[in-house]
Amino acid sequence: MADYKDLWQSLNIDLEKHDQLCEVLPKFYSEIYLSQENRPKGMDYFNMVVSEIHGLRIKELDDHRKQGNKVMGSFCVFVPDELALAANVINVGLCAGSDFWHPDGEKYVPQNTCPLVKAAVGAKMGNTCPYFNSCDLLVGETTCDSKKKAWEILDKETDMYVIDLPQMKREKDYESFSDELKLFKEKLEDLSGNEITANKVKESIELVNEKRKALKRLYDLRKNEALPISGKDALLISQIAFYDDPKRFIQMTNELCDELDQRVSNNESVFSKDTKRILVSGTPMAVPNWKLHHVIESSGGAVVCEETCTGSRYFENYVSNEGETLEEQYKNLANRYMGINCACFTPNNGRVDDIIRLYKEHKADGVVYFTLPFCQTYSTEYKLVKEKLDKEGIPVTMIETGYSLEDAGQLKTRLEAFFEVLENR
Ligand code: BJ8
Repeated sequence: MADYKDLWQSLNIDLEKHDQLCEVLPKFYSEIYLSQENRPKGMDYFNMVVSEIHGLRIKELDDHRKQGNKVMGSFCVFVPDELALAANVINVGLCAGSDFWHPDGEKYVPQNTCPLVKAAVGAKMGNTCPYFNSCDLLVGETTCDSKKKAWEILDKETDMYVIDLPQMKREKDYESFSDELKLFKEKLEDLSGNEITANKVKESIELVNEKRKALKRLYDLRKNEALPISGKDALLISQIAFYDDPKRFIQMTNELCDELDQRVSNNESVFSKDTKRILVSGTPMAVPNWKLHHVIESSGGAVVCEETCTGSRYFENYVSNEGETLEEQYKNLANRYMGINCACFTPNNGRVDDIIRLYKEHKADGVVYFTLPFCQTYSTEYKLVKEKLDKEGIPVTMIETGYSLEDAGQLKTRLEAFFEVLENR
C-alpha cells in the first residue's frame, strides 16, 4: 500500500493504533485467502481492494468530498443506496468485523453487546477506521436494541440520522417505510445541496439493480455441482460490494463470473467431490470476519450460499423501475426493502422459506446457522427455523461465535462432527 499517512492524519486517525491494525491484516489475509489453491484469476482485483483497504477507496472518498460532494456511512441493508446515489452521496457500509475495535467499543457499550455493534462503536470512538472518519453523516436504523442505543452514543460524536424501520409487515408498515424514505430523501438533499429528482432515482435504481444482478450471477454459479469459487472468496466479494465504487464493482464481478462460467463448462471445481456443501444462514459477517467460512472450508466443507445480509439478503429481489414520480418510487423501494427477511421482524416466516429454497437451489447437504453472541433476534429465531428444517429433513447445526479466533479449534471439532453426520445420512 502506498503512503496514506497524510490523508489519515487529515481524517483525525489515531495513527499509532491504526498502524497496529494495518500490521495484522496482511498476515491474516494471506493465511486465510492467499493460501487457497486454484483461485480464479479474477480474484486479483479483490485482493488488490483488500491490500488497499484503507488506501485507494479512502482517497476516492476524499477526492469526492474535495469536489464539494458528501459521503455517508450505514450499517444495515435496509438503508437504500438508491436515494444516496441520486443525491450524488457515496454510501459506504460501516459494520465492523474485528475484535481489534472491541476495547475502544467497551468504553461506551457494555461488554456483553453484539460484537458487530461493539466494533462499530469502537472504530468510530477510537478514531481507528478511516471509513468512519470520511463520513459527513452516519445513517442508522431501528432494527435491534443494541443498534438503537449505539446511535445515541454516536450521535454525540458526529452527525447521525436514524431511519425508523417498522418491525411488522402489514400494509400500514409498508406505507410507513415509504414515508420514512421521503424524510430520508429530504435529509440527503439537505446534506448534499442536491435535489433528488425522479429521473435521478430512476438512474440509481437501474445501477443498484445491476449490482444485485452481478451478485446474483456470482451466487447462481455456486449452484453448480462443480464449484468454481470458494465460499470464502464469494463472501469477500459480497463484503466489498458494500463500499466499492458500484460501477467498477459490477464490471469486475461480471468479469470474474465470465471466468467462472468457463470453469463450470470445463467441470472445474475448487473442492473435491466428497466435500460437504453448506448453506450458512444468520447474522452478517463484516470485514474481516472470515472465521466461520475459513473453519468450514478447512474442515471438509464448502460454503455454497449465505442467507445473510452479507449474502442473499443484500441482493435478492430488484426494485421495480416502473415508477415515474418520486411517490411511486418510494413505494417501489419500500416494496423491495420491506421484503428482506431480517429476524428483527415479527413474524418472520419468510426467512425460513428462503433458507429452504436456497438449500435446495444450491444443492446443500446441511445448514450452519450462524449467530453472533448477544444477538437475541437471530439466536431466538433458531428454534423456529430448526423446527421447520427438521420437518423438511434438512440437517442444521447452530454456531454462536464472535470475532476472536480463540474458539477456532473448538469450532473445527464441532463442524467435523456435523459433516460426519451428513456423510452418514
Ligand atoms: S437486516 S441482520 S444488517 S439488522 S447481529 S446488530 S441484528 S444484535 S446486523 Fe443486521 Fe440489518 Fe438485520 Fe441485516 Fe443487531 Fe443482531 Fe448484532 Fe445485527
